[in-house]
Amino acid sequence: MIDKILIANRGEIALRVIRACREMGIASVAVHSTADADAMHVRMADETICIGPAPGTDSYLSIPAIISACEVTGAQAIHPGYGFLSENARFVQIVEDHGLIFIGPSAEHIRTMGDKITAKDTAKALGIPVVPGSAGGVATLDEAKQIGRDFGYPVIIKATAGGGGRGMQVAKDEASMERAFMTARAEAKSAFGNDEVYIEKYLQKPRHIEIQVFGDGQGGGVHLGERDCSLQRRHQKVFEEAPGPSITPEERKRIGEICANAIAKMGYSGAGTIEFLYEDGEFYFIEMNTRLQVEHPVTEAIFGQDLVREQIRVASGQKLSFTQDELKINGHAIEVRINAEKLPNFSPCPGKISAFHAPGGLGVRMDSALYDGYTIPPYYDSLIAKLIVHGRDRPEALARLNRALGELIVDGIDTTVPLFHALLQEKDIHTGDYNIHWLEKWLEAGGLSS
Ligand code: MV4
Repeated sequence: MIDKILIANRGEIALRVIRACREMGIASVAVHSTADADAMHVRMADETICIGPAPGTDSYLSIPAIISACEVTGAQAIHPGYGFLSENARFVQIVEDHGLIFIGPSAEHIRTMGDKITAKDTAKALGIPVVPGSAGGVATLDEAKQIGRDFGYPVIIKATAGGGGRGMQVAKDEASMERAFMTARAEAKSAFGNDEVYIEKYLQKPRHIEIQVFGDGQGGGVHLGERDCSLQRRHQKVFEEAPGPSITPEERKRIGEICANAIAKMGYSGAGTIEFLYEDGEFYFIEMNTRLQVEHPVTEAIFGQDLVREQIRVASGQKLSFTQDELKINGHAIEVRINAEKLPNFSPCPGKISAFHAPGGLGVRMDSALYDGYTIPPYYDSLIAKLIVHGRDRPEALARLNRALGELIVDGIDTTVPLFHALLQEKDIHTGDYNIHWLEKWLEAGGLSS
């Protein structure tokens, strides 16, 4: 059994892991940069160790610093959180070579899903429906044009080494293919050091639906339904909910079982998310994330399960604490991401918090590492709090979100809270009638200023 875990992360997700450790009787080690000496995760952990200067590349992303911190503190396992080293296969290999446990999937599974063509091929072979497109990489413009004719325009060109929306180009017809193809390759080269691209049929108004899965690493796999994360700006999610307002119980069961079976067959270990575009009642695989996601609390709320506890159990060789049959949905949950950003441009707004009060009451969870008098450093992600509300149904969750936002006080900096007040005035948000383009269109149309 693991009795000490080092958390290779900061902010709210570091607290999230510390909380799970404490409930399980496991000691926690916080690592921190010099800029984070006063951070809440450092205050809350059982032990702390400074791993380097402020920039992430010199601290939270420094593999030697983190491995050394395990050796110094005697931690046997590393929880990576999300971002930073959480999907770095080379890191996982090094962790294991040092006799330490990585709380997450194998290096091999991370590597497979990190290469987007291999991920798609793997998904397809496991019976997961994928977006129609090129078989593998597309090397020449002639080949790209042939794919366009085969599948019909519009098509989307994506970087094999990409993911999360970076380096994508849409070609609406053959005339725009040359520019789109060349741009996609150049962007892929400069962003990822690899210019390989692949091409898919472009879906025009899909929703982003992702399935939460868990593998026990011993041939067992379950799913915990879907989350709808369609409300995004520049590929940053801002509002996530579970269950998805457009997904029926029959659809959930069908796609969920396909995903759970795939996870079991792969021998996957730990938490994962299988991302789909959903349009006209069909699911199309796009990517798989081999980490715990920011929005996992909405799934925890409706299933009443602690996903970080399950990650730790699986990593220590224990069985999952639930079977598929025991997983039942209770109500509806919504998360909003509160960022230290100034509207309407979402420009980062670090600084000192002069007053802070977290909302509470029935069905309200606030995951945040903020405290009164804390100074948000400028070096990291702008996420400062996740507000998660849970109700018996979607209207109750929305009413609770409105109520909780009204109780929240974050003074001294600008935040994205006004965005959520404005969204709650919109009919489409109440009917659940939105797709991946809704938020950007609404912002362009001046949604924030009305
Ligand atoms: C697509 C697509 C339409 N058709 N693929 C963006 C992020 C990356 N994970 C995949 N993305 C997309 N892939 C096909 N074949 C549209 C997007 C997309 C998107 C997806 C999810 C959420 C927000 C989005 C915003 C713009 C484009």
